[in-house]
Amino acid sequence: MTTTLLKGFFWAAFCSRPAEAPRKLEYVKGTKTMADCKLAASKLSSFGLAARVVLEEKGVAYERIEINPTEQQSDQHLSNVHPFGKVPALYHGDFHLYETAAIARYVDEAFDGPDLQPEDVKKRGNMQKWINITGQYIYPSIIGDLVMQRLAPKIGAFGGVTDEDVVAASVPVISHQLTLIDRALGESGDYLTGDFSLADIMVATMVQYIGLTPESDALLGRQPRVAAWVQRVTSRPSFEAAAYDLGL
Ligand SMILES: N[C@@H](CCC(=O)N[C@@H](CS)C(=O)NCC(=O)O)C(=O)O
Repeated sequence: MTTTLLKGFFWAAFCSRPAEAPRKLEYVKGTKTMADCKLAASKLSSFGLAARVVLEEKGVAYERIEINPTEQQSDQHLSNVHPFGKVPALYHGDFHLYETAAIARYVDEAFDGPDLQPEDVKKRGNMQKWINITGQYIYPSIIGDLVMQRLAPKIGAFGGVTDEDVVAASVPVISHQLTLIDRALGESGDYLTGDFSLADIMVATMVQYIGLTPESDALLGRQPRVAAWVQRVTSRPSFEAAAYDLGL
């Protein structure tokens, strides 16, 4: 049932956002200068979603720059957005920053709004650990090997063909990752490092995409505490405000 609810929420989050949601206006920490922020990403980008959630959590006004994934290797993209052909990238005034973890920490520290990183040095270490785990392990298996493969026919990835061997191999890997998340929640409570933090945004953003696949029951259906945490995190208003109608 949890998985059904999760799927229901996932669809709602991605399918019901008004085309032009009103943006909040906020001020840069200390200077009270109107934020001049732009976030470049493609609509499908999960890292882009995570970066927008951070901006929304902080109440920062920002403009979305839509990137066409087929142009991410163009000279213009490599020089002006991301030298490794990725998204997202942040522009704050004349400051340009790429890499989601760096963007998330910068936005948290540069702007007023609720703190998204723990004060306690050990909790902060744990938060950093989960952010690194997201980039190194969770994104490649959940998004790369499961979600992108499953959605391939709809989004045209991998020539539009799902490689069932890749999907099958991803399931035990992801299952192990969900077990680690479950263990962390067992120790820390409602969120990965105690209070809600950048770690929850980064990890839950990726984990929720499992809900788009038929493997959801076998993965999240067996991890009720993880499924409840995904629901808790992704039902925050910031996720709905940051989401696009993907029409998937
Ligand atoms: N290390 C980068 C990874 C970003 C990333 O992998 N973005 C994906 C979209 S979610 C992308 O641009 N993929 C295009 C590609 O790999 O060609 C970050 O943390 O921002």
